Amino acid sequence: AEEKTKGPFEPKYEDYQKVYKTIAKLLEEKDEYDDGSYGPVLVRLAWHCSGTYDKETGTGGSNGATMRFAPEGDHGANAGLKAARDFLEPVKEAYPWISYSDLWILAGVTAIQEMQGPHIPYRPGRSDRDLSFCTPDGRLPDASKEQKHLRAIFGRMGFNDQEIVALSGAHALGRCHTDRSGFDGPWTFSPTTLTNDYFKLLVEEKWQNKKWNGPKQFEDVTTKTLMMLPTDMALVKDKSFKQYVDKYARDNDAFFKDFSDVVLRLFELGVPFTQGEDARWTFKSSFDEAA
Ligand code: DDH
Repeated sequence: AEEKTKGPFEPKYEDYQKVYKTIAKLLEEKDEYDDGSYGPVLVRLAWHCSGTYDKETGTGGSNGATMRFAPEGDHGANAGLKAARDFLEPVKEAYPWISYSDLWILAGVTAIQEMQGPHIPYRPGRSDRDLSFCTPDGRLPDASKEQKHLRAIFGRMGFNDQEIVALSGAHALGRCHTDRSGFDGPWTFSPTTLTNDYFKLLVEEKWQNKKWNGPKQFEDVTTKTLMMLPTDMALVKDKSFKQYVDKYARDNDAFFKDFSDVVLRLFELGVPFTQGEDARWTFKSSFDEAA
């Protein structure tokens, strides 16, 4: 049979699964960072790309990877995310066909799954844009504020109370760094594994104002090693938020289901996909492969 003339390379599911595996392998190898994993900071990178979305103007969102450029990369909220972008640079070099914007979101998906979270279905279709597409500063949440601010910021992206609470469960992962946000410490005892512990701790622990010369934050009375931000505490102060905190604290499966659904939507904000919703892919994690 005659060989088909080679057209431009059109990456398929298998090609993206290869990129996934490369990121997963790098996560395993580079285990000397922070609490032993780049996973949390990769999740934060994907969220900060997506969380700039404004549904009224259609601007912002994960299309564009405009955080590569100084105005957006230097926004206070993005402090420290260079570590995540640099981590992914060798992956971009190995697979030059993938856009930065698709890569950063795929890395968020990979990190969640490799930290034992739920599968997050994914579609490619983001393209990199120039610095004129950088969003103005102030679109991401301010941790010193409370429920009114949360509803304004996440409402602008199109999310309701239940979705705000589900998304906040990502704080089971990672920590605050004084040289990045000014806040200090992890939210849970297992910051490199996704669980519903953030919600359990919010309702089961007693939290007190931390006495220190940093910004206002809370510490657990029992060990004084965990932290909550004012925005985290707002989720138990506000009745409408609290019902979902209680639900996710009781039921990890419900949290995983709702978290997957809402993160999928977060990661797709502002993207002009050509593939339909039925064309989303679910990648195999290391845990699936071991099974
Ligand atoms: Fe967050 N987050 N986040 N966050 N976030 C920080 C760290 C991490 C807020 C503030 C902070 C989400 C929502 C909110 C992650 C994921 C997500 C830090 C510390 C602050 C401050 C940064 C540092 O010092 O390094 C606020 C405020 C909100 C809110 O108002 C709801 C959401 C929705 C997500 C998500 O992924 C869906 C992750 C992961 C981290 C840990 C990063 C790390 O390096 O570790």
